[in-house]
Amino acid sequence: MPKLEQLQSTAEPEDVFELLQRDGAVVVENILEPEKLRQLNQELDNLIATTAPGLRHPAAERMVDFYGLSTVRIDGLPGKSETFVEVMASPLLCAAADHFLLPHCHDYIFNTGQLIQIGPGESPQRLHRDEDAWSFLKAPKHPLEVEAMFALTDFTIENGATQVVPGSHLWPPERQARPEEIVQAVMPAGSALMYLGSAIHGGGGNQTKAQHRRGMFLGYVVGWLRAEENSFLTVPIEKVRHMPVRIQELLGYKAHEAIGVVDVGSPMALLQRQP
Ligand SMILES: O=C(O)CCC(=O)C(=O)O
Ligand SMILES: [Fe+2]
Repeated sequence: MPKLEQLQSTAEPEDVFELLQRDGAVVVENILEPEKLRQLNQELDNLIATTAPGLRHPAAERMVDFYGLSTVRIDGLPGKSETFVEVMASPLLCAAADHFLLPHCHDYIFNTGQLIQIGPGESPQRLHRDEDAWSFLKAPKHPLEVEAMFALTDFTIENGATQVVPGSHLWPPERQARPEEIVQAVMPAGSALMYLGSAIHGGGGNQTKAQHRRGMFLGYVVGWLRAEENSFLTVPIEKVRHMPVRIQELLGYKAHEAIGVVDVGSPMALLQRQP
């Protein structure tokens, strides 16, 4: 039976790196102080109360199932939650990003952060590697992405604790996980599942009648995974609104499936909406 190791947040960073290198994932308990956990939940409560489950502007039809029909997802968190910004500087997460990514880039950048609240009755998410978002980059490749899924409620087998396949970051891309190779990141609120973007994982199914599994993940990618010009800042969006659709697409407003999304969906929706 594969096992997901659990450490305390007081562990030596080197021990975390070693387990990430060996298993591709590790649970770190007590990474969020109780007060930070309370603040985060409080800040997110208001956002969640006004957000329906499912995708609003899917960038591709196949993302609809993948992201879940009974799951609330919210991005843009650095602009919505002050505590999220503090969590971005989480020493262990940044140390792991330094360790795994800095050998391959001048610096890394924020990839995405999402509140993922899995509602009762949600089915298990398709297992995947987050780095498959860049599947056009062919193996063998070095690490691109280091991530952490923070448990903001207890994660249990029943309510949808993240499924993980320890050791799968070392597998060839075509190898699929057998059921007995999958474990779930059962952990108390305030813990985080740290993982490499090459590790196979997915949200768990929520078999409860009334529990919402609230998680929040964020990750860092090598800083060169983007275009040379930052057109979102060099070209005002009011001008882009009046440009031909193809030019809007070329300026980056067309998501490449999961890449370049806004509200976990197509940024084109933003151009149609008046400010
Ligand atoms: O919700 C989870 O536990 C995992 C979600 C996930 O892996 C994803 O959306 O990429
Ligand atoms: Fe994922």
